[in-house]
Amino acid sequence: MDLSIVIPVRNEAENVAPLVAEITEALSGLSRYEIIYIDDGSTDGSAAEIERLGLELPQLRLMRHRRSCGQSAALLTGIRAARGAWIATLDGDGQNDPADILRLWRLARAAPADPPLLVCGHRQKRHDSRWRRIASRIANSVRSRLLGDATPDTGCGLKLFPRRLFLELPAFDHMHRFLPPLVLRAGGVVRSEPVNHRPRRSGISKYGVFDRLGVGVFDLFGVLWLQRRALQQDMIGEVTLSPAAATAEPAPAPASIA
Ligand SMILES: Nc1nc2c(ncn2[C@@H]2O[C@H](COP(=O)(O)OP(=O)(O)O)[C@@H](O)[C@H]2O)c(=O)[nH]1
Ligand SMILES: [Mg+2]
Repeated sequence: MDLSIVIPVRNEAENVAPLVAEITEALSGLSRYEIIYIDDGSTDGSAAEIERLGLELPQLRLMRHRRSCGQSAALLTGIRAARGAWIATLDGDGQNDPADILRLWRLARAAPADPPLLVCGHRQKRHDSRWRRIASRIANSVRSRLLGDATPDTGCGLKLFPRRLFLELPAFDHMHRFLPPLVLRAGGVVRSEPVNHRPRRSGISKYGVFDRLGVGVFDLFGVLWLQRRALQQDMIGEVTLSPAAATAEPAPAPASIA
């Protein structure tokens, strides 16, 4: 499997079918990809809608949380379950444009595998309320200055990265807003690419400006702490001590990142 599209949703029933149609259209030239929805304790018909579409679409998968556990938890559930070496994340409300996925994926594959690359969508002409755009601009400027991640738009739901890279990052609630500094901390590189942005297709936003701001400040200090306390392993490598050891089988990789 090459590419897994991971979409966390809470109460987005009416947005599922149009978005799935757009993704299958945008990726029609690919044979090996999957779409994984994570239904995070929705109380509307989101899960039923995904199940219905799945009857006709073998590449569609559904993971479910019993109750709402948050967007980061949902992403982790989806990425753990993913079979693709590459992950593209999308918001479930249709604000990201699936037509951008292949361009980001091509860019990512053209880059060297090491250090690993996170490609972040940078929303052009945002279709959000004026108040939301202002709050977002202030938050992005404070965050990128304090954390030095040089990312103009960390809140864009469209991101593309190797699965392995994500699974090596520290996991915590709301971590999805801090992927650039977490990737830099893990020795990766980050690149922002302009992407299309559209109005929410249906339903309402799940986040208010103030709840995001409050928890954001708290998390900012958490990520600052993680940066300061990053482990440095300035390794020379294993030193061969006996001829027998040199021909022994290498130890298997840990199952969690295999
Ligand atoms: N799993 C999960 N996804 C959520 C939650 N809240 C929002 N989302 C999803 O995250 C995406 C962005 O949320 P949205 O409400 O559109 O935020 P906005 O675009 O910043 O206004 C959408 O796909 C939502 O369905 C949540 O509590 N859990
Ligand atoms: Mg949205």
